[in-house]
Amino acid sequence: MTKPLDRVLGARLPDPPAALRRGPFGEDAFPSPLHTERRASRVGVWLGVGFVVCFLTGLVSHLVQNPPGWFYWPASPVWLYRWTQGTHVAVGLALIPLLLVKLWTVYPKLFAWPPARTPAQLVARLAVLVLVGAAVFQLLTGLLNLAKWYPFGFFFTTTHYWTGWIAVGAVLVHVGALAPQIRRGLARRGSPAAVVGLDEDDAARVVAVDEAAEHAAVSRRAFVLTAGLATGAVALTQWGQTVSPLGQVSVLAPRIPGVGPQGLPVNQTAQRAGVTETAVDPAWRLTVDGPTRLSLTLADLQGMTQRTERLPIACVEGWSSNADWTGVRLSEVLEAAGLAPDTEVTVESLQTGGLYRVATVSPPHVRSPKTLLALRLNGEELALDHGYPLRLIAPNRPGVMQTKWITRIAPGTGGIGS
Ligand SMILES: Nc1nc2c(c(=O)[nH]1)N[C@H]1C(S)=C(S)[C@@H](COP(=O)(O)O)O[C@H]1N2
Ligand SMILES: [Mo]
Repeated sequence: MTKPLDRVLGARLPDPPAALRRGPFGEDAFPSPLHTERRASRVGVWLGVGFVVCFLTGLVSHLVQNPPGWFYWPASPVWLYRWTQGTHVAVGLALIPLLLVKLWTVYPKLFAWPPARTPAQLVARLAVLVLVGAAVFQLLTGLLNLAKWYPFGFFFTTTHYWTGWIAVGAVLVHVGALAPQIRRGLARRGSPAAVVGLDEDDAARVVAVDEAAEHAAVSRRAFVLTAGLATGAVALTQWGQTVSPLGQVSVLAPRIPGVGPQGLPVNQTAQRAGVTETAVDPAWRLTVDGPTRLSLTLADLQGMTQRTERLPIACVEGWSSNADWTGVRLSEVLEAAGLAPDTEVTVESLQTGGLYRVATVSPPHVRSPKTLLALRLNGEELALDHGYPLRLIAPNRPGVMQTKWITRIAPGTGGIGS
C-alpha cells in the first residue's frame, strides 16, 4: 500500500514509547466483539442526530436571548420555547451515555499507530480529537450548569455557544472524512464490498470482523438494550423537570414542578438578589417612562383591569412549569403612559446587580394580550421569591427574561433580549 504521508515525512514515524502503550492504552486493550464499523456507525447516527438537535435548539435559545436585527421570535405558541429548551437539555443528557457507548465501539482506533497513513486520515483523526474534546466539554458544562455548579472560570453561556459551533463543525468534518467507513457500517450485512470500492483484502476483513460480532448475538442484543436503557433512563430523569408525574424519578433534575412556594420552583431567591427590603418597602412604585410619566402604587395596579393567563416559566436550564398568573396587561399600562402598545421596552428590576436585572420586551411580546405584569400567582399574592410586588410573565420566552421585582419600564432596549 502507498503511504503518501510517510513519503512526506521521509522515514516511518517512530513508535511511541512502550510505556505509553500499556494497559488501557494498548492497541489490544478491552477486546470486544462490539468494536466494529457497524456498531460505531449505528451509534454514530444517533449521536449525530442528537448533536444536531442540541445545536439547533441551542441556537434558538441563543438568538432569543441575543436577537440580531433579522431575528423574529413570536409570542405564540406559548409553549414553543418550553419545548425547544426542554428538548435541548433532555437530548443533551441522553447524549452522555451515548457518547460513552460510541467511544467504546471505536476504542482500539483511538490508540492506533501510526496516527495516519494519508492526509485524509490525518484530517479525520484531528477532527476526532476536536470532536471528542468539544463533545465532552459541551456535555460536561451543560450538566454542571443544570446543577448550578460553576467550577470553571468562564461565562457558561458564551463558551457553551461557541463550543457548539466547533462541535458541529467537527461532526461535519468527521462524517465527511469517514464517509466510506460509515456507508460500509450502515450497509446491509453481507454486502460491504459492493457498497464502496473496497479492495478485496479490506472487504474480506470487514466482513470477517462484522460477522464475528454479529455471531455474538447475545452480546449484541445486550449491548443495544443496555445502551438504549441507559440513554432513556437519563432522559427520563430530566423530563421529570417538566412532566410532573415523572418528578419522582427526576434524580438528575434539581427542580421539580409543584415544589416551591405557590407550587412553582424558584430560580433566584429574593435573598440572593438582595431585594428583601426594597421589595416590601411601601414606597415602592412602578415608574413608566412614557410621554405621560406614570408612577403607580401597588393599589393603583390592583385597581386596573386584572387578567389571568396560564403560562409556563421555561428556564434555560431545562426545567419548566405552568402556572396561573394574574395582573395587568403590559400593553394597557404602556397605553396609559401614552406609549404605542407595541413599543419595544426595557423592564428593570429592584435588583442592583446580576445579569438578569434588566430585560428587553420585543414588539410581538409587548403586543400579546397574554403578556402580564403579574401581581398574583396561582390565586395568591406573588411570593417574595417569585417577584413580589410585580414581575413580568410573557408567553414563549426563556425564564431568564421573565424579570422579577420590576420597578421601572422605559422605551428602548437594554439587558438580556436586546
Ligand atoms: N430580577 C430577576 N429576575 C429573574 C431572575 C433574576 O435572577 N433576577 N432569574 C430569572 C430566571 S433564570 C428564571 S428561570 C425565572 C424563574 O422564576 P421563578 O423563580 O419565579 O420560578 O425568573 C427569572 N427572573
Ligand atoms: Mo432560569
